[in-house]
Amino acid sequence: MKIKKSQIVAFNQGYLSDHNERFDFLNAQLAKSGINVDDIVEKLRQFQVAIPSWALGAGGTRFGRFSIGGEPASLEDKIDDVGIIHALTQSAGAISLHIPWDIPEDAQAVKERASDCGLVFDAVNSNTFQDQSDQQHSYKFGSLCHTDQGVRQQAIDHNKAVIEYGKALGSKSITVWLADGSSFPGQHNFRKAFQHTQVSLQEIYRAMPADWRMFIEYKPYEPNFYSMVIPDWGTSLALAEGCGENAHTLVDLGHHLPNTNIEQIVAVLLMKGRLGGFHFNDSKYGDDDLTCGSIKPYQLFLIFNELVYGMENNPANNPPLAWMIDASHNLKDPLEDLMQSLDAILLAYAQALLIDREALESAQMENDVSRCQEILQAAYRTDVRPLVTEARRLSGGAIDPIGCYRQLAIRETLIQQRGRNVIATGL
Ligand SMILES: [Mn+2]
Repeated sequence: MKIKKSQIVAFNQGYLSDHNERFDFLNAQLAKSGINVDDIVEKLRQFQVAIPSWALGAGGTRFGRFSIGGEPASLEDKIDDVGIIHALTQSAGAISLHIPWDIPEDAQAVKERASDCGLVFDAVNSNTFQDQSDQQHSYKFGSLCHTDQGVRQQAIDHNKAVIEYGKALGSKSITVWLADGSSFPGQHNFRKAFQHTQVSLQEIYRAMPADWRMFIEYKPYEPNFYSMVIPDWGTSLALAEGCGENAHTLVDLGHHLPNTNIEQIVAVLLMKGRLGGFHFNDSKYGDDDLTCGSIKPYQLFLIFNELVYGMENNPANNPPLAWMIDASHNLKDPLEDLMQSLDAILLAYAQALLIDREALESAQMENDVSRCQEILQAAYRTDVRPLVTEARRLSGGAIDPIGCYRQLAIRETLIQQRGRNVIATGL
């Protein structure tokens, strides 16, 4: 199903005068501080976040899974779902595919369907953390790091095949996340596991077209519980530097031990020109994959503070970042959840754009610690919702995306069309 522009325009009518009142008030307030609101709104309009093809169905935990009905059973349905999110928010203009869960059999048709929804293809994702029924070797004891050359080659060949699928769709990057690791002391020779992984990644890297980038994702634990071959950003950075200048580190917000200072990692990677992409989610304890901004909105803001600073001060020529939501939805309608995440991301970005950089720098130079905090929190405590709403409205999105989604009874229609018990392919 597709949402018509006229439906969104009609919905917005009822909310327009309220929105204008709020926006005009904030605009006047910010103008007094010399802030150019038009610039900020334009930056928000440009900011596009990819939706992964695996986030559109109900996620499960290892204890159970509860269907939500009307889930997308095919790649075509998944594209349509991202199209719905993009129509309502105008900030989800890309889709990230997972191979082999979403193999595009007819690349041209898939590309056209996406383009029809205003979508492009972001990074393609390989999968060597599960065994497929037709594969020769098992990944039970690892893939790119494996002790057996035959297993490593199979995993390398899979990544090369993923690049080919991506090329056919117009993707320009591949994300490699490895479940490789060990669950018991003594199981791995750490040095050999790293070296095998490095050599394997180098071979994949050489198979990429010159204008492609490789994103190397890290994770401290899970599914392995004693060691992961790429547990942290330092290891990822070392591997990226060992591949070449088009290899970068990918930060997934949930892939850190509790209380890690993620914003500091972001700052250093940007300084090095090695930050490739971002997987947004939120967490309380581990890799909880919750809605962005639902648990730690201040952390999200502090991360965007570094992202904005890093993007504006970029001597190492860090390339434009690939933004993606990597979350899982066990209780909420995934489309509503994704729209909440998009909103949280844009709010944090808008707040970070409000920071008085000059004042902050002089407060830092004077070691005026109280003033530094005041400057950051003045931006954080500004209610920037009218800015995000205005950006969405100007682009043709809904003033209240979830309100519009519910008023148009999208989920009910999807259930009617696709059935109540259909299960999205993926995890
Ligand atoms: Mn991720």
